[in-house]
Amino acid sequence: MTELTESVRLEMRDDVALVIVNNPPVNALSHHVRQGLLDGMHQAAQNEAVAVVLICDGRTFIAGADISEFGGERLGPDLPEVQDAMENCPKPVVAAIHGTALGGGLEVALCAHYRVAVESAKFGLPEVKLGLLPGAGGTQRLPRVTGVPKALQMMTSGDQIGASEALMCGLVDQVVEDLETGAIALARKAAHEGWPLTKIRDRNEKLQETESDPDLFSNFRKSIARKTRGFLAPEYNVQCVEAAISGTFEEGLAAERRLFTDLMTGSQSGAQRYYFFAERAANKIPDVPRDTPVVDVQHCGVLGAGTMGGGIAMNFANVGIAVTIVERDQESLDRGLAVVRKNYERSASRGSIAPEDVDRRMALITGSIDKNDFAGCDMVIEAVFEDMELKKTIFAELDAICRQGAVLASNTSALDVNEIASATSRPQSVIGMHFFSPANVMKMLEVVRGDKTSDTVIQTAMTIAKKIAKVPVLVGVCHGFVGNRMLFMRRIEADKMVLEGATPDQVDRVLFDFGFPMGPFAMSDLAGLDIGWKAENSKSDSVRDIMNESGRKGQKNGRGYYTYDPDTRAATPDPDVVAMIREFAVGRGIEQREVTDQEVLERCLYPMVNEGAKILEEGIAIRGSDIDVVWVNGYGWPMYRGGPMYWADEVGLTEVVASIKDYGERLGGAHWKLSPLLERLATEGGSLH
Ligand code: 3H9
Repeated sequence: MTELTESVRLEMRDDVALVIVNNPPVNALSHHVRQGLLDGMHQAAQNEAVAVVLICDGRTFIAGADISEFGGERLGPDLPEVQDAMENCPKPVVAAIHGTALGGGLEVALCAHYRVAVESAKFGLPEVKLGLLPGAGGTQRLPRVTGVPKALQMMTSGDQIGASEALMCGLVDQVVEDLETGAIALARKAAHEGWPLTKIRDRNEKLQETESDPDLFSNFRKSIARKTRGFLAPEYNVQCVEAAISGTFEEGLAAERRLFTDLMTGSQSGAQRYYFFAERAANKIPDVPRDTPVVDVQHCGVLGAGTMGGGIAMNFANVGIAVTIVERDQESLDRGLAVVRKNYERSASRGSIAPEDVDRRMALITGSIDKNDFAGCDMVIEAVFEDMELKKTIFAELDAICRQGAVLASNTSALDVNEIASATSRPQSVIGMHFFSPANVMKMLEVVRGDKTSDTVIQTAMTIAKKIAKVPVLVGVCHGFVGNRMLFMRRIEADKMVLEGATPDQVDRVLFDFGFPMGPFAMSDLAGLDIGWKAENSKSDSVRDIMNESGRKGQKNGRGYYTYDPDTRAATPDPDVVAMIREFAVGRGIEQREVTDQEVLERCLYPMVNEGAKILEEGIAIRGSDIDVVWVNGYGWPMYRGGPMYWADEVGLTEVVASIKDYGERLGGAHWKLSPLLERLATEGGSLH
């Protein structure tokens, strides 16, 4: 055995050389890995071996370039140097893949002459998720193996494919049971039988297949336009594949390098790479050690089979956890379960789950109208109306029914978790788990720790959240927690601006152009303007009152801030609404003026930044990046702008502070009162993220 570098070693298995990477946690291509691979290839080319196998220790094959090295000093050999050594090795080189071969890792594997994998292996080029493109020949080699349509899809989505699919599309040559044994056997056979040492760069036949479809690229662009709006990287990935078709391999590589550098030095990738680490940092809770024991959640209870409760139940059934869902009466229960089944059937008809999964998952969900059926549950999540008295009554009941040690969670989106916990004899077991709607789709989960919530309960909620594929962020108790508390601030200003002369359509358009999927007024229409509104209490003293009084309920009846086409649901700004708002504002003596788009943007976003800073100084969020994770995942803040805290730092805190002071003096309102933390950071040159 030869230690080549701190993370790569060379071992012989009779006449086959193994180059073994050991760089936990994910065998990223740090400089010492690149150096070790280069040395390993050179040594194996010259020693007595007849073939070389590249294999990794630990949980995965190489999962990509070392992202933490980006933007830093360049150390060690470049990846293409390593790849050249592999492709030009005079002996067969076999990549042996388990776990995930991602990004630069897959690009390395594509330079081996052959690839074997275990059944559970996954393959992908996820660079697009970091605002990048595969920068080590992946954009040129992948389409030569899989064909252009598959490569385009993989590169622009960043999604992974499994070993069976990889085998079918030619990405791997063999799926084996025992990786090392299988890879060595193939390598030896290739050497002894004199198999060709084909380089993927020389294979053009799959590229030529595109000649029969001149509209391939334009159709593909159309198909991803909606999903990728605002992002640069997907389009740059497409351009690289176009370059693969239109020129030689070297010309394609040159285009890839140029576009990669553009992305790497641009603001979008900077924000997306920041976000990658932000999401992982959110898992780290300074005062709750990672090895804190957790409750083994094998059976989860959900109270309420409405939209929220049903969606929450699905998350657990999706990963094989049994669920008991309790409703008030049989009719509501049946209705709720029917919606869950319909959701699963829709997923099956779209192909996102197997047809047999519908019954399999439904079988895990047991309906009941008796809360006593929660007695055996390890965790119960309450998902009823946002009414404190109701929640307290329910938690007192759960306290009497549930076994000691069970986690008692509330899906409240704003209420005081400490007060809810006070209704029980075990506040240490109570926690908030704020799912976002639709709960089976949205990844965000605010985990709300009460004053007395135990470490075990916090760690259990964070762990189970990951298991059900959510992105959890731990927050403290305050009205609206992190997400909604900041959203409230945006809403105050949006409502004020339409009274001063902006239109709902203008406010929404400015935020849409910024990158949000929709603005506050379109969002209200979607949620329903009549939520929480009661005709008997309505006194025509807010825009919401007059909208409801004139029968505008939002999308549900086709009339809200916009009018909606009954067939397509397309929204059209409604001049009657604008006239109604004007009349209301003038009647209240509000002076009408033109509000610029810039003002709309600043007045929507700066109060959120200010509130975020207050949330930080109060310790409601552990770190600024946690706030960004909540906003990107829960509210559609464009990932290529990092999140509100990151964005404010990019704008410049001095400028943000000056604007907040200026608006505060002109407009008044507690939400404009400057956060002392924000002011201090601006003065000291600090940063919110
Ligand atoms: C690229 O390859 C560019 C090339 O085309 C061009 C080159 C010229 N680097 O996610 P986890 C850390 S771009 C550094 O919690 P999981 C991560 O921060 C790259 N660190 O585990 C975390 O650290 P900590 C293309 C990395 O099991 C720990 O590993 N590749 C990297 O849930 C565990 O991560 C990608 O984009 C990295 N590349 O998921 C793949 N990856 O414990 C990105 C992870 O201190 N990675 N870390 O918080 C992933 O998608 C997931 O990490 C993976 C494992 C699926 C691999």
